[in-house]
Amino acid sequence: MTVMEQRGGYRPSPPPAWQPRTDPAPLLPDAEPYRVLGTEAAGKADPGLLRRLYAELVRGRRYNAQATALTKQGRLAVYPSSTGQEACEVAAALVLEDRDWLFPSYRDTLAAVARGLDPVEALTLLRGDWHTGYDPHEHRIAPLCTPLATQLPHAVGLAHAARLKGDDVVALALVGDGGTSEGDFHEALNFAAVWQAPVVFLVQNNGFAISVPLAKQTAAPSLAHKAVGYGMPGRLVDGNDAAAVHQVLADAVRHARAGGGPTLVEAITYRVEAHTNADDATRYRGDAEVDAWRDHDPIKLLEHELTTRGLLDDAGIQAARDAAETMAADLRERMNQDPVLDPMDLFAHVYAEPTPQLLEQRAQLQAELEAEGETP
Ligand SMILES: Cc1ncc(C[n+]2csc(CCOP(=O)(O)OP(=O)(O)O)c2C)c(N)n1
Repeated sequence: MTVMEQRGGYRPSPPPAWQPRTDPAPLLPDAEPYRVLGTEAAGKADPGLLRRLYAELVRGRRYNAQATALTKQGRLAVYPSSTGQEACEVAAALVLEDRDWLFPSYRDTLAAVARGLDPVEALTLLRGDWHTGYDPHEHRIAPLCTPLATQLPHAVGLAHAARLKGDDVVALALVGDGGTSEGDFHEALNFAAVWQAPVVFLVQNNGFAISVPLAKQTAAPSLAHKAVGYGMPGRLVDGNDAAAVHQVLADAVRHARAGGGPTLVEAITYRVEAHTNADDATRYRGDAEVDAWRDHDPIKLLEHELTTRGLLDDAGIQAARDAAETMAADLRERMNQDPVLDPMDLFAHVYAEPTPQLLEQRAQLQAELEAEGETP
């Protein structure tokens, strides 16, 4: 029989039935970022929560200004300011229960402080004094992470482990728009969705990764759209509307706690100041763009809503400012004291079992210090 004859009886058949694993429609973000302030939804928001958000925003703005001033005085090595992004920082902290975990990046000192961390301890790493500077387990705040997006798989691992143990814990991880181009972002979101881990990812899209604008970072319709590819909901929110960010995150945390799995939230905000005190932002963006964002300012937006609705008066505004000044004065005073540090601490708590290279470096530093007559 010829080959043609052997094939003679074959009739192409349709593939076995295929259907999408999940309906993508409910996962898609809305076309517009969600807003509360200035809309009807503001009338339904809890006045106590709005006032608390306001007080924390004012304190946070002052913290950013004071920390930046400390870099100029040589008291702080580096400070990535979150001025303009306070609504995201504060909402992320306030939305969590004590038993939950926060996974911050280097820009999120404020979220850690709003969660209750001592303002000075929060700056230990950025001062170059010690590893982390606080006990992550005590505060349920992972170390401020400098390698981009590496905090995301950590958050997923913790959340997944908690779920396996039956602990009622949600992890909230913060990341920048630039961080979404990292492999760790992809791996974390994929694992989180496959495992249905109780984790919330908050992307603070502040327009830039140092000098790289979002348009050069991604061709996606929005960063929230990326969620659909992993099989989790993507949500878009006005990142300068503290009430909206809080509400969207609260929904996502509730969903995760109830076993509904992860959510990716993209908050549209803007980094009003330079990347850090070591960056000159005028080299890659104009004043007009910055000024437009200064008008859509998280504190101004919330203050306007509260005063218009009679929920805040001049005395209330002054009280928030006074509390912020008291915090700043304390921060200044304590940061102006010289800490007593042991250089040998560099090698402590790096690995459970130090590597031979680390032991060699340790011995070398010890010898150098002894030669200079410095007793650690
Ligand atoms: C893995 C890794 N690559 C590069 C860097 C250097 N780096 C530090 S900050 C930064 C930009 C990050 O931008 P984005 O994620 O948007 O966060 P933002 O600083 O705007 O908060 C880069 C590339 C790093 N820290 N880690």
